[in-house]
Amino acid sequence: MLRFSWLGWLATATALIILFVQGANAALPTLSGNPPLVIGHRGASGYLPEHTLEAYQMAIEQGADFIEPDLVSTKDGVLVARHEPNLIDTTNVADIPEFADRKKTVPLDGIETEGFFSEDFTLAEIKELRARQSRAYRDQSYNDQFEIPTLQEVIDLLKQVEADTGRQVGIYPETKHPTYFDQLGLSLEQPLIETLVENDFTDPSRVFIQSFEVANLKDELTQLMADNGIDLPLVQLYDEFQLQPYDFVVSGDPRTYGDLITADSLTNFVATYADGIGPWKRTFVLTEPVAPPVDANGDGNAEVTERLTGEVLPVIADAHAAGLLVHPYTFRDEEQFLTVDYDGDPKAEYAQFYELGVDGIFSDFPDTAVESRDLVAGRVSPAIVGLGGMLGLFSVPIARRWYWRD
Ligand SMILES: [Ca+2]
Ligand SMILES: [Ca+2]
Ligand SMILES: [Ca+2]
Repeated sequence: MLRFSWLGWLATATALIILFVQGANAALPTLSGNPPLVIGHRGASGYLPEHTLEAYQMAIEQGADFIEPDLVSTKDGVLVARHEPNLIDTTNVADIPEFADRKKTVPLDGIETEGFFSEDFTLAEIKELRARQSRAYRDQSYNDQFEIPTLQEVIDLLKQVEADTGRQVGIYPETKHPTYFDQLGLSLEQPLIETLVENDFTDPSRVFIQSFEVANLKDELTQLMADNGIDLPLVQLYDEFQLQPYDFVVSGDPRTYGDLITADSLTNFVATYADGIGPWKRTFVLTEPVAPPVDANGDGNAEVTERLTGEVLPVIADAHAAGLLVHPYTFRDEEQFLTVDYDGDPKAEYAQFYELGVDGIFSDFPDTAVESRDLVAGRVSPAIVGLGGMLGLFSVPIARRWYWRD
């Protein structure tokens, strides 16, 4: 009797030790120690046409902590959610005869671009359009059904979700082509801050504002927030390191994104106005080409064209040392966006970045990002698995004997 009780206690203690070790090991090396955020990139854009209320809603249902509207301006100065001012790829605009004369070619950040542009459409006209899936390899069955949402409607969705479920999902707006819109007299920053303030949606734990340009974060938004008595975290996005922020091109500042990613620049420049950085994942977890392409998921289509080199630049450590969050982009499930190392499993790519210590992830597939985060959070090191397994082997039969006795 005494012997079996002691063995039962041992089994319980063993289970507690394993739970404790798992719990302790679950902390990933993020800046705060909190789990990394899952940011629904353009909504759950892997499944539904991007930047629609339906895609944002799906991202929320899949567990995204934040949803990401990219913002452009209408002719009448209303912020709407589109990845670029050119509406031709993501809407049915080219099929609507009344808008045929709006087609034009303009230099967009120095690149001649043909199409239909948000700045030539009033909000009422934008609302006549319907969203389309611009990527041929994704589901086309939702085309021409969903409206182009305003920033206000995106905030309304978040308020409705909170009222219905209590969940406080955050918003992660990006100002798209700020210099371009400044030159049109349709500056994005003032309506953005005004809309957030009017909606009392200014909790710094629920908003990040991001931009690929520098001055609109460092100067315009910083000043506007101070004027309005709010302080929201700003995120400096990074393109490929040999490129320049477009406002630097215009102002003649010679610095590239690569110049802004050094430890010195992160500490002494970026951290003076931003709270985080958003680098492209491939710029610091390095890859090299694979030829011929590899069929990593075994579906008969060989679509993987890259492998990891094993070299990881110290971007996360340098940013964390400067007190900056790191939210890399963009994670996508499809095989063509993975490297051969992940065996066709996108969860393996997320796991790698989570374990490196990223503070958030921009994902077209928030469900996959959440699933991988859950797996990583519950994972224990191989040594602990070995120890736990050994103890488990003993404790299970012991526990069973104990319970059987009763
Ligand atoms: Ca974006
Ligand atoms: Ca501006
Ligand atoms: Ca394949």
